[in-house]
Amino acid sequence: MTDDLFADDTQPWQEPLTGGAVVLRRFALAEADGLLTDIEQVVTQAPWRQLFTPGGKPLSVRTSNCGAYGWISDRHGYRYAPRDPLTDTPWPAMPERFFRLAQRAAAEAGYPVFAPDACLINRYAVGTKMGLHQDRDEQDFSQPIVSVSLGLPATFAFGGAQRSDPTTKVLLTHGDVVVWGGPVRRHYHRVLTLKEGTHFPLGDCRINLTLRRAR
Ligand code: MD6
Ligand code: FE
Repeated sequence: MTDDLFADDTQPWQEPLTGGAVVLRRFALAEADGLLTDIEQVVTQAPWRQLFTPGGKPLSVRTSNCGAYGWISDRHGYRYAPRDPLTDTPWPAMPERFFRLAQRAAAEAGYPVFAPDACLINRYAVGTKMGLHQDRDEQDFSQPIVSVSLGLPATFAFGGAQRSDPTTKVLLTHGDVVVWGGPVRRHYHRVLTLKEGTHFPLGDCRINLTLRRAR
C-alpha cells in the first residue's frame, strides 16, 4: 500500500501570497453550510443593499454587515457605523461561527490575538466585480483581515502600495480563506468580473465575508 491511498484532498493547506498574506485553502469548507445559514439569518435583519461611492457611482455587489460595526459607503464617504442606516438599528450580532472561524484562521496565519468587531458581507452576481481599492478605514493596521470565499470561484488580484503597481492573480473557491495582514495590509487589490456558473448549494453567485477589527 502507498501513502496515496490515504491522501485526503478535503484537508486544508496553506499557500503564502506576498508579504504577510496567506491563502488557507478549504479552511472554511467543513463549516460552509453553517456559514450560509448564518448569512441568511443576518440578511433577514440587515437586508442586501447597493452602496454608492462618495462620488455617486454604484458598487456592483450587494452588501450587508454584522458585528458591532458595519462598513458603509455613501455621499458622506467610507466609514464604519454602529447602526444600519437602512433600518436605523444596530447591525445583527456577529454569529459565533464567524468569530471563531476568523480567530482560528488568523491564528493559523500567525495572528494569535485577532478579535473581529465587524464583518462586511458582499454578494457577487455573475458579471459583477470589485474595483481596485485599499482597505484603510480600520484603526489598527497591525490587525489582519480574514476573508472567506463562498460559492462561485472568483479571481482575486493583489497589487502593491501604489495603485499602478502590477497585480498577481489568485483564484479563490468555495471555502478558501485569505488572511491579509503584515506589510501587504494596505496594498491595492480587486476582484475580477465573476464568470458564469452554478454552485451547489449557493447557485449563481459568490459571497465574500471580510472580518475586521474596525475600532
Ligand atoms: C472579495 N475582498 O474577496 C473582496 N479586502 O470579494 C476584499 O476586498 C478584501 O479579501 C481586504 C482583505 C481581504 C479581502
Ligand atoms: Fe478589500
